[in-house]
Amino acid sequence: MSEPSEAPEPSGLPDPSASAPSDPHELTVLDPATEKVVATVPAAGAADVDAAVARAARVQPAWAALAPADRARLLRRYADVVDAHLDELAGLEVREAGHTIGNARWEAGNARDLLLYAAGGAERLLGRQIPVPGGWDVTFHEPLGVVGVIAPWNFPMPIAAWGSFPALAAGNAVVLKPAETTPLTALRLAELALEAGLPEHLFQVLPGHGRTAGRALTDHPGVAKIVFTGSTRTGREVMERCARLVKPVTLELGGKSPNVVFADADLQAALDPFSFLDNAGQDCCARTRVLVQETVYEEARDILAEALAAVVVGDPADARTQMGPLISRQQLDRVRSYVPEDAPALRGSAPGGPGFWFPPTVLTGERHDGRAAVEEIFGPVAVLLPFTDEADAVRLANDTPYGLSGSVWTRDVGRALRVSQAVRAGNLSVNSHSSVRYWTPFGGFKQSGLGSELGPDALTAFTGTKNVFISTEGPAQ
Ligand code: TXE
Repeated sequence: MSEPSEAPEPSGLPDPSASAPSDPHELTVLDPATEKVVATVPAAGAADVDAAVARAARVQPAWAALAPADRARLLRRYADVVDAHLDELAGLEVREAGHTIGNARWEAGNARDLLLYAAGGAERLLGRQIPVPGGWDVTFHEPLGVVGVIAPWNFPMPIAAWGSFPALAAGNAVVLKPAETTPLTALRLAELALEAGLPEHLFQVLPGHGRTAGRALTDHPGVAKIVFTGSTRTGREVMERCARLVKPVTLELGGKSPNVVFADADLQAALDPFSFLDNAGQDCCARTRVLVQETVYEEARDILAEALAAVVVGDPADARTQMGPLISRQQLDRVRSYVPEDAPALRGSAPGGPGFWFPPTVLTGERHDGRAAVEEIFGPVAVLLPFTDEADAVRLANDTPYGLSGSVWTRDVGRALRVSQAVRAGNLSVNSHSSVRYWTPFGGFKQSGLGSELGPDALTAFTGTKNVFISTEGPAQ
């Protein structure tokens, strides 16, 4: 397949942003495991966004003027408050997003840990002095002002944290719009910020629809930067709108990541089904293109068949559960559309309704350029594809407009290094499926995104670089 000019959109399905929301003034949060209503939340409109940005702009200068150690102290106190509410936050994530309780606890802990890391960053956000004849030259990193964060539903709490906490630590105010289906953990995080003593209006969460509140935030001249995580289609629109005001963006978009498994690899570890089933596959880093050297293809298929059959799918609040439901009916329909009933596949099991359940699935008869092998499905579905040799593996791994993550499995160190250099993706792991650590950078190549989050440069991404030259020659006579 030659690289298409645009990442393929889900074929045959309506553009979600084209349809009007059922109620423009309210969001109904459903428990995806039961379809019961968990909460209804008012939906912000453009006027609410306007007011929130104005409030944020009023409090941001005093926050930026605080000594870094004082900002850090408040953020550490915020981390302590989050820590005291980990179980509550995890429980909310289970109910609104259907995440397994084990994953949800990790997510709440990730938000706390990132707060602590970002707090230290506030104290280490250093400028530079560069020798220039005739004076002193100083480079500063100044906060941008009000940052807009648009978060998705797949990891509502960590992604809200990734966009917001480093921005706050760098001296900015934040207005965050969570996804329509998952506003609750973000709302709670904002309440906890107040409890910890952060200034009122510094971190505001405005639930709302993408077409109204999301667009209002993107278009607002008082918002200095947008951090967006979501689909490539919406990311493209966000970037176009930001371009009108030459507003910087960080985009974390879709993925279709390869898992490249050579014959000499530890096949059991390499074919861990949670490399694509974690969070029911609603994970932009999911290794959904399972590329296996042809000499071990049959063995790989047997390992996966056995592993899928053993996956425990069910009540996400039960600690024994390994995989929960999909987020919504819409997502379930979308995932179903990639897996015809008669498609050759390995399948696990899943509960029936109510709830948005789909069984763990590996498609075995798909072509490498078939729809399920090319489009981001965002469900518990991978494709198993054979490759011949190293060159073929690299070709297939790169044969996608996405470039977020991927894994390479081999005991040959030279090959591991060659392949990880040759694969065009922002986050690769060798003999591992790990992708995200708050202290290392995370971001995509190609149409998986722009810029990166987390890691040592996370705060700098929320600053403007200012250079000031101070003449030592005195005023001209
Ligand atoms: O995403 P959207 P959707 C992918 C995944 C999924 C697909 C669709 O493949 O199946 O996207 O999900 C807000 N201006 N990912 O429709 O539309 C919206 O309210 C400003 C990958 O939910 O991108 C929500 O807060 N904002 C992914 C956020 O954008 C707008 C995570 C994401 O919604 C907007 C999620 C607009 N015009 C989905 N329209 C990842 N990278 O991890 C919507 N929004």
